Amino acid sequence: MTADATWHPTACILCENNCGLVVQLDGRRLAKIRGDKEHPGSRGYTCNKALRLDHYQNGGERLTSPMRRNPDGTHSPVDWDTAIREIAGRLREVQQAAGGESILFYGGGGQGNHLGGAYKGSLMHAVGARYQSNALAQEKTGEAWVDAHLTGGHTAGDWERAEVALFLGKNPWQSHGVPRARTVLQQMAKDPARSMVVIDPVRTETAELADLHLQVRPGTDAWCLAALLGVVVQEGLVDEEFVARHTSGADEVLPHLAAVDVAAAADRCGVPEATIREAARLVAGATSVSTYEDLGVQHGPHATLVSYLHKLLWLLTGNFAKPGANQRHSWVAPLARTSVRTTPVTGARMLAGLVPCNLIPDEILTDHPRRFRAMWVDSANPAHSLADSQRMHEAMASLDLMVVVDVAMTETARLADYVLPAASQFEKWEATFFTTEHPHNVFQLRAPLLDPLPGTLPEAEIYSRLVREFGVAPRATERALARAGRLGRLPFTAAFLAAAAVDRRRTVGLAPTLLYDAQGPTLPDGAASASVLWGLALRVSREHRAGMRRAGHRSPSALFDAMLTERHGLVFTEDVPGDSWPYVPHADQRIPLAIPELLALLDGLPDQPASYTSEEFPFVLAAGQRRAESANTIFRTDDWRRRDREGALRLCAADAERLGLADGATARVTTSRGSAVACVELDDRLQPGMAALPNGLGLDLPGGGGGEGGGAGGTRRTGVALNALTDTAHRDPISGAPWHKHVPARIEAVAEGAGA
Ligand SMILES: Nc1nc2c(c(=O)[nH]1)N[C@H]1C(S)=C(S)[C@@H](COP(=O)(O)OP(=O)(O)OC[C@H]3O[C@@H](n4cnc5c(=O)[nH]c(N)nc54)[C@H](O)[C@@H]3O)O[C@H]1N2
Ligand SMILES: Nc1nc2c(c(=O)[nH]1)N[C@H]1C(S)=C(S)[C@@H](COP(=O)(O)OP(=O)(O)OC[C@H]3O[C@@H](n4cnc5c(=O)[nH]c(N)nc54)[C@H](O)[C@@H]3O)O[C@H]1N2
Ligand code: SF4
Ligand SMILES: [Mo]
Repeated sequence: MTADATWHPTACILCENNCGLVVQLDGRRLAKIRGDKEHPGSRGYTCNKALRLDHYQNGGERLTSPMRRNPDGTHSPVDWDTAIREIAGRLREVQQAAGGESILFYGGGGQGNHLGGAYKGSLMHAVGARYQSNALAQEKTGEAWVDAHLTGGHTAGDWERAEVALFLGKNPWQSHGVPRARTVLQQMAKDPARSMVVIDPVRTETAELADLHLQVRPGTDAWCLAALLGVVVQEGLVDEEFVARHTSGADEVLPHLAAVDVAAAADRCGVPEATIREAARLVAGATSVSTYEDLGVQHGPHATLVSYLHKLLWLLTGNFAKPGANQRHSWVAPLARTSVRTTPVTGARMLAGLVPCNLIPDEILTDHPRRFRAMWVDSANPAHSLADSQRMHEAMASLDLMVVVDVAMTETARLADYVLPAASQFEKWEATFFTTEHPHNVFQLRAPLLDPLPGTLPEAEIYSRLVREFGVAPRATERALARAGRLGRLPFTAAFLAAAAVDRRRTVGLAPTLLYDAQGPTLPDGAASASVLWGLALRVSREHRAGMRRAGHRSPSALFDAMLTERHGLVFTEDVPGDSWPYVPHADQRIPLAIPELLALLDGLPDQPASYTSEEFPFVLAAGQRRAESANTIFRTDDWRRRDREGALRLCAADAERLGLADGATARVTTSRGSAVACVELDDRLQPGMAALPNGLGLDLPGGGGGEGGGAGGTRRTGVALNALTDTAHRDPISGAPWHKHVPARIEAVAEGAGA
């Protein structure tokens, strides 16, 4: 094949920023990749990883046929019709035996593929499922719950205008999250009028650029935040006017903060009291502050309490809904809901409506009548990414049915009864709903660069076929919608509303596949899977009308057209700080500051342990550091990494010397749940007593004889599979989030020739 000189617009699928890219193709190869200067969010920016994306498309072994599990655990190909028919039959069996609510739906979109996940909703409705979960339920649900209590939902920083930026357990230099992170961080560092505060036990690349680095002891952020708030209240730095005008319940909260012993709390977190006072004064004195909390605290002890204290810090200093501060924002489709129910077996709270990941095995491995009997997994790898893989494997093996939709035979797929091969993210219409930017919120519908690999299908088609096989959509409605769809968008919408008036539950429940089947064929360039965007454009015009109009879209129809045609991405809403207020769902748009359950935890802090290490496990292992060469488990090959191929175990020179470990030596890491070997890298950014392993390694890839810890037959493993080391019992009492950043561990030298 000859190379094609055209630069095709698309996006990076490796982190939530989804930087715009342009790609030159050579046959099916992504031959040249560049940042897309026309993308309104990333404006040409990328990090090192985007340029390796051909390794996603062509580097790993792809699935090219549905696979069915044999009694001996191996898989054999079956044709699509057979797979769809049998899966629908098996789902119906589970539904008849134990109810549709015994089917747990997991995943539905990683860092780049959310469009297909939207269609999963129709299958959930068809089978009568009530429970779902995804990776957010092992990181962000505690924060989402606190947000729901306070400002009503997710907030985002205004990074380009913030006078002070505060990063709490967040290293945007490596992990991004802040759009164009490295450029924005460097601009902030250079500007004498702006400052950066970083709270992190490690002297990260971000911390090195910061004006103040609060180098806490691992896991002690609750004391650090309590001390910061203590200073704000005790030194009279509260923004009284903001608090009086925009909040309620300050009377209830302030006494708890007035009572904090700042010196004692500073001592517990290991940060000099003077530095804490300086940081508190900097935040309180700034004209604007934007903040970002991430895994450093969300994967640690007291995670939900820390989220609350973090948010009180910017609320009490009036840093909401003004330029440069935190804002509520628009969404194309909201990623977190505010509902809370409890899980069927353990009765755990489901913050944001999701089953806490750490509890999934307990909800399966029991004879409780309401246990989960089946699991549906789409674009996720929970057998690898959730705590305690061994127990997760056991739970998955005990299910009556497991189906996985993925592009590759993953660790999770190997345990499934059926595996359905999806077209890759460059072979279909795709998009993400990480639309969290302020003031210009960006959305991009990506056109396929390539035809689907033979044997694969886009998720929208997979779900449509399954729902059809299930036979739940009323035929007459389908026919009426298809007729109306051919007449245009407005007749289609009228027909849809008419159907909903007759049978609201079913029409709304099946809306994604009804849209796909009836309206999809009428969309230009074969973009049938984009049909769900029509519903979302209507949603944007209802929920975010002012911002949508400011961005130049006069109607939902105009917005939908822009989504379909502007292949480099578009600003779908342009927000102004005042837009934050109408989102606040409480009486008089006042933010209720008190969360009594968390205030009680704050009061109890002085009596809580600040360390969970022991003589047996003296190190705190951060199991999942984001590095230049890590990217969840989206690349199913090792070859994309230029450096740090093995995913080194980092620790400081003093600790290494004490353990007799030189740079490059092999060490064994042991925890309450398992043990693994890794190559040592000395790194004095880490404080003594800490060690770090990178996220995303330890996949069982085809070829080779199986590494330590045993990949399945005929596989090889590079680096540590982190969740062979983690324990589901170490979790946040409120959200159930795992302590992946705080795994008590023992590290020992491995004698040459032994072990590895
Ligand atoms: N390169 C790369 N980028 C990624 C990803 C990736 O795999 N690789 N994954 C993406 C995903 S899914 C996510 S969720 C984000 C996560 O992005 P981040 O949360 O920024 O990433 P981490 O490196 O896991 O953790 C952030 C920081 O927490 C610090 N930390 C550890 N323990 C503590 C503690 O006790 N207190 C405090 N305050 N900090 C602590 C670590 O030193 C680290 O610097 O990254 C995204 N971006
Ligand atoms: N110990 C430890 N564990 C962690 C973390 C940690 O720091 N430490 N980090 C956690 C975090 S923050 C996260 S977000 C999770 C991430 O873990 P998961 O949510 O499990 O997701 P990914 O690793 O992103 O895997 C994405 C899957 O999607 C598949 N895929 C790629 N393209 C497509 C497609 O087009 N269609 C379909 N159907 N599938 C596709 C990939 O092959 C892969 O199997 O891991 C968590 N696990
Ligand atoms: S910051 Fe890097 S990994 Fe994230 S989307 Fe952009 S290029 Fe991809
Ligand atoms: Mo994540």
